[in-house]
Amino acid sequence: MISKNMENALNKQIELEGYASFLYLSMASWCEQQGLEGSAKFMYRQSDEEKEHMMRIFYYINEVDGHAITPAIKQPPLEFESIRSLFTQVYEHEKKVTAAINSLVDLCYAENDYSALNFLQWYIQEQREEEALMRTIIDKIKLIGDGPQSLFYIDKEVEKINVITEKEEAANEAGAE
Ligand code: OFO
Repeated sequence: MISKNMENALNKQIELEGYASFLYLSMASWCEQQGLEGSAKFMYRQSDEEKEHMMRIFYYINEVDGHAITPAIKQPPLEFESIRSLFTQVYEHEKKVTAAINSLVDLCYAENDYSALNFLQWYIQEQREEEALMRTIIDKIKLIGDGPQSLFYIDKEVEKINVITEKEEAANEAGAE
């Protein structure tokens, strides 16, 4: 059983994760337009991950006898000033998501909802990893510079992250079998 308060708060989180998925999808499309294939692949994967984050909450709410609400998602920006500004926006959005997760944890304590508290542990770790990853990319962009000559090298660095992530995913899948 879930309180109405917690149900509403988790439904808000569904909306935030859904928006992240659409925002990153829009960013993937912009990257493709710019010929930044590595960054596009990265953002497509991030978009899929955010959809998965949204669905985890969706299933959880219904599992505990609440009503998961399919959100209305506003259209994200379609254009981005530069690759640096794009990744900075991702980082800022992730910080917002982390703050929202922290508020949900506060609510768990306020309501003694230990089931939701247990459920949210996965998100706490995920947010820490996401923020660290985005900071790494932004640091690399700062080092390389983001003028037109640098875009190729930035994209190569992001592609290296794609390769590492794909290897980790394959190892996780093999471990799960
Ligand atoms: Fe689900 O917000 Fe990013 O990770």
